[in-house]
Amino acid sequence: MPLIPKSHPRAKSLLIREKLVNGFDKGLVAKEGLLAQGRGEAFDYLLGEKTGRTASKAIKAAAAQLLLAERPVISVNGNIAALCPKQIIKLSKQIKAKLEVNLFYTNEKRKQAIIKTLKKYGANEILGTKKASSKKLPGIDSARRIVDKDGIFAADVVVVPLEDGDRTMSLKKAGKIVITFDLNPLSRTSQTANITIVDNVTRSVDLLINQSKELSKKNEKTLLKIIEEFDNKKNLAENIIQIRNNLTRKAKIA
Ligand code: PTJ
Repeated sequence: MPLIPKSHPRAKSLLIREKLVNGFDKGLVAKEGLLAQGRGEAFDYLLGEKTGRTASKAIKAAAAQLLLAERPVISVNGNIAALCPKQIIKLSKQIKAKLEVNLFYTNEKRKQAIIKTLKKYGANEILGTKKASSKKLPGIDSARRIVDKDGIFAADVVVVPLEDGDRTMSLKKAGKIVITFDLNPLSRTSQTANITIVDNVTRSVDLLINQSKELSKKNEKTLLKIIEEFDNKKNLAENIIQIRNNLTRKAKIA
């Protein structure tokens, strides 16, 4: 890994990039995952590389939704296994959600590497690993249609970080509540999900853990009110305004 001086103005972002590249070298990340990272970096730059007010609102709504869920599941892909395996496992324990490995670019060797990484960081049960318990989600052409009958197939709330639009739509059609992390507020996933956290997953997953801890002391009525007051479309529109304002500010500086 190249030496990134702490004083570098974009040190944190460069470290995230290195995590992904290391994950690729370890066989966790698809080649296309590197491209997804590049797209994410561009949006992160435009968002100021920090968790904004709109992301914080979405994180609060997501925490409330997850605490009210009966069968929550977190879907893990190659990028997540490389970027934040420890935190995603911590989140699953905090909200009592199952973990399911579900890949867009299917590859058994990569799947096994992801499972090994999750186990190394303390995951107990990992779904999406047995052919015998697989079911098909309708409306998807990619390998993502194969889900676990005890996991995503039966879930009421599904967390799908760095997702493709088709599966988000299919999950919604199947009556599930979808929560995503996606730095692009214009993506189909962002626009289709019930709750979109427009932030770098490496920053916001910790915030979601903390928020879930805090809200776990609240009653059902309070949690329902938080969800009712959250408007994903409005929040995404605010994200886009935030990008426009950042661009205007950067243009003035230049
Ligand atoms: O491991 P696999 O086979 O399941 O493949 C995973 C990828 C990510 C390659 C696959 O899901 C894919 O191709 O996704 P997309 O369609 O490229 O969408 C990824 C979205 O995540 C894009 O909108 C990116 O802007 C966004 N993104 C990238 N990095 C991050 C991110 N969002 C939050 N945090 C990030 N670190």
